[in-house]
Amino acid sequence: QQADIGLIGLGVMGANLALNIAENGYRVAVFNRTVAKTREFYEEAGSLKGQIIPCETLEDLAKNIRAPRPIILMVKAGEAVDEQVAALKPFLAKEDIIIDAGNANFHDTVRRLAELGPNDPTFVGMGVSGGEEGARHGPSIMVGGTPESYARIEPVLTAISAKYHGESCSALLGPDGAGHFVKTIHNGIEYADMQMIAEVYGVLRDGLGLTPEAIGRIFEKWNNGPLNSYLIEITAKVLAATDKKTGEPAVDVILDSAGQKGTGRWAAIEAQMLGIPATGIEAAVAARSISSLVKERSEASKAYGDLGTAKLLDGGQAFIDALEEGLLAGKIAAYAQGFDVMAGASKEHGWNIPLATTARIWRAGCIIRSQFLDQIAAAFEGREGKNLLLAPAFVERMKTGSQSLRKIVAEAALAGLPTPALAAALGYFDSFRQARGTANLIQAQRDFFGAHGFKRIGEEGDFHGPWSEAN
Ligand code: NBP
Repeated sequence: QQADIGLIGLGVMGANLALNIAENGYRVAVFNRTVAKTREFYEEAGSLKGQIIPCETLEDLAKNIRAPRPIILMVKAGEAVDEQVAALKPFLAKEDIIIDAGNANFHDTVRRLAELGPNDPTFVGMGVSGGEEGARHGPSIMVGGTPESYARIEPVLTAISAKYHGESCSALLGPDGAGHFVKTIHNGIEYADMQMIAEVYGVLRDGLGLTPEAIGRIFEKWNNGPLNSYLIEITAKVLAATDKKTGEPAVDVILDSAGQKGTGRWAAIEAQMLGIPATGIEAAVAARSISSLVKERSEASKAYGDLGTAKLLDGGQAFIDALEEGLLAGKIAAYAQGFDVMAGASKEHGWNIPLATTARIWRAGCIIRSQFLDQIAAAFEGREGKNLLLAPAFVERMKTGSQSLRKIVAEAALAGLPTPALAAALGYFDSFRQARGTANLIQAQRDFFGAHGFKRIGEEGDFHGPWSEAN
């Protein structure tokens, strides 16, 4: 019996996705560049072996899938995808669909689609989030493609996706690059969320002098409140863990230099290209870059000392509560930015990304999953494309939440503790709610040195200032 679907790339994500597909009753034909991995995967598939067809050549793979064939590519993003598509094409027909499920840059997805000839198979760009666990037991799936191709792969995607109260976390979000773009912004928001959590951890550690264990208990408690989310949950678990080698708290033996594979950076770049402020995401990307300057930071800490700022903050319950509420307010601002970037890209590329649906498919399966996203989905219902900070439910939350955010950013600043993403979120919020900003001065400066002109309040046309006279 032929397979229902094919999958190429049995790395961490691909192997788990293939098992997920098999477990959901679909027959899956698999191929991996390194053949030994295919054999090993099949041998270890246990009771799911009957649903899996291991293939050692691409020709064999194509033969073993029922036409028209859907084939998922789960290989390293970049050139590997181009290589695989080129190698696969001779064995496929026009009706087949290649689904790139890796973390592709959406520009590559758009290019790959443009490069397809009239007799080539269809190409679908699909973002998958949830790491290894998600791939195995239900990821969040963000698809970019035509409604026709989505309709053909929808049953299997619905089956393997995460479920939020029974609702599938897979959706078609627009044509061509839309799915990979949304995945990129998902990762950007993930960066911001993680960075803000790390900043609050820093305040609790260095401002309040708490142990990892004590901080872990605070996060555990927060996970039962409005911050409830996968990231807060794992933060509590991480902080409670002990290093086997030394018996020290595990976080204390880890070098404070964060890695990045690029998707968070792409989110910041795309926001900049679109001219949409995403300062929480940008600050988080920059914070990872600063974290990698281990040697320089050590030198600078010696050169500057503590500048007399180091002090223990008042660690009473009121401050801990402000940290909880302030973190949530920071998150709201960062998510508002991320969704705004998607709305902007959607307009720019004519994608029509449904923001409420996007929030809905992030409620389970993905790394930023949370109840909070259910509230975001509700906020976008019927008011697609408007900034989240203008949604009535969020206006109410930010009225009090921003005050806590202000308090913790201010206290941290006075104690010399860095909170770049939280501070960026606060700066964005305060700028966003300021009806009369300060760009009038920027316009005057631009006109002064470059004769760029400016608009007068309430008048049509372009004007120049009396600068030469002022000189
Ligand atoms: P792994 O590193 O575990 O596996 C990479 C796979 O790509 C292997 O099957 C490898 O084959 C294959 N591959 C490479 Br590398 N170069 C190839 C080439 N030139 N031609 C054909 N196959 C090639 O990666 P992973 O973590 O499973 O990630 C796969 C994709 O999923 C990436 O785009 C990643 O960004 C994305 N993603 C990862 C996560 C996560 O949490 N890990 C989450 C969401 C998305 P080989 O065995 O022959 O080397």
